[in-house]
Amino acid sequence: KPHATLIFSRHGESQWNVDNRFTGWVDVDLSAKGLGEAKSAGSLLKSEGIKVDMAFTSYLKRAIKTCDLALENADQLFVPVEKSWRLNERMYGGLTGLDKKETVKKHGADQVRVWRRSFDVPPPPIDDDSEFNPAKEKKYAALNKADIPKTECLKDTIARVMPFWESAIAPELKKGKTIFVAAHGNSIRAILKFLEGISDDDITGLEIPTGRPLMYNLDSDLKPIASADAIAPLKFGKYLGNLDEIKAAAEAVKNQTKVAAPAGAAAPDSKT
Ligand code: DG2
Repeated sequence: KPHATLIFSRHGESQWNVDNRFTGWVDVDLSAKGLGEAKSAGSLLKSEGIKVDMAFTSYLKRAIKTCDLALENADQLFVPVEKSWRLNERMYGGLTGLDKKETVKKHGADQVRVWRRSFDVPPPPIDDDSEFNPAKEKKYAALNKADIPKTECLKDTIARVMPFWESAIAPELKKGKTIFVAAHGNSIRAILKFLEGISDDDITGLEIPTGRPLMYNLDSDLKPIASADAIAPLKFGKYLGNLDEIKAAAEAVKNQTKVAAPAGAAAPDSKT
């Protein structure tokens, strides 16, 4: 029997996931499909018989609503929820608000791949006077100015997510609890890199589909117990639900920056 259980879910599809815009810290809402995905995540928790003791989410409504809708559909709306800005999405800097495919057309697939998935190369910083600069938002007023990012690569996201893992999430898991974390593609990738021991190179290939619960059974040292169903590069996490659908959804995330080659051009790079 595992000591503790941890279930992640990326929020359901957001309006800017539909519009294919880099989002980061912009507080966009769920799409109609995203609301459904969040509810389905909760139904899966229920049908798997998972009893959540505590949940964590970010300061962004797409994750907060996903957390609530999932718990509601699991018939567990009573569980305590702690919110932290440290679980926010990776801050997308100067790319925030831009169309993902237009950005590829302007800067090239290689550059955008580096900005989007490299471990340690951040996009250019956001302009101080950008309408999307979170430093202007009331909800972050209590933070140290230096903690509000102007841009982040995954390495930077890890540096601000992991103190919250250490101080808030891990202690509850140590007590043997079942924890639900509703967060974002890249804040979840940050924790999974640590939990699964994924290398700096391999993490570039990890895509997280929206609204799909990903479950970890942990031993008392919080080491994950391997799952036969894990989808590479994961070795330990088990997605709840239909695995073929989940693989297709992860591939679709990757393809958000796939631009058709102009007629007569060489075949597109398969990694794009
Ligand atoms: C997406 C992830 O974040 O984008 O910030 O655009 O999970 O909050 O929808 P989320 C964003 P990619 O890194 O997959 O392009």
